Amino acid sequence: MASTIVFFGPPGSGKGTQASRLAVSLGIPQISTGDLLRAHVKGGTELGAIAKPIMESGALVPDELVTRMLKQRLEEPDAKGGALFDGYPRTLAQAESLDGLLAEMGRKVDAVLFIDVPDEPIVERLVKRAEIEGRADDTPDTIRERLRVYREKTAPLAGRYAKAGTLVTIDGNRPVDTVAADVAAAVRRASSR
Ligand code: B4P
Repeated sequence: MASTIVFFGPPGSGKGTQASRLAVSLGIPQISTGDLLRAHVKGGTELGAIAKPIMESGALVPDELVTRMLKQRLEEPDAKGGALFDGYPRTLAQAESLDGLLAEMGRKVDAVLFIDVPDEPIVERLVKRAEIEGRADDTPDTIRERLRVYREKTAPLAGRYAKAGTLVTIDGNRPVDTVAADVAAAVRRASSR
């Protein structure tokens, strides 16, 4: 079974939702750099103090800091058999770093699931989440900035992974269960390659 899987897509596309479901069914950890960074902010660490204003502005935390944090997480015992990356890589430099980290472990990215959703439903979803969870970066201005940063820095990853033959595009603008069925089918196909 494919065991090193990257989820990527615009903010609010549902990559976190899908990655957590798949993690349960495959029995491998979901590694969300957004969640890890929020834990640092909450815990008042040095990294958290640097990340907090950056995240609240909708910008990306510097590659080097995020990659160092990810490397530590990847070295934990539960990630030995595989991992689902949720929100990492987010830049071409991070994609290079991930390939390097995995190569050191004798692994590679098996599949990249691109959860695609147009801007309008994204803004609706995140405004709704702001009402429920009150996340600091779910304000209308920050959502627009996150989408702009996504287009500039993260969207080019699709071309990179398409060239590598690992990209699968999934329409994320459908009910969660329907998207999850396509995610599971994509992982099965990647496993039989
Ligand atoms: P993240 O936590 O990754 O936030 P995000 O991209 O906005 O995605 P999120 O996980 O919240 O949303 P999801 O697609 O799951 O990052 C936050 C910040 O951390 C970044 O802006 C950046 O500053 C920093 N950061 C994180 N990783 C970094 C990195 N690698 N490099 C540099 N900086 C980094 O969508 C979830 C929402 O959609 C939920 O409300 C859910 O209920 C809803 N939803 C899901 N599926 C749905 C469906 N099918 N229909 C309707 N609603 C759905």
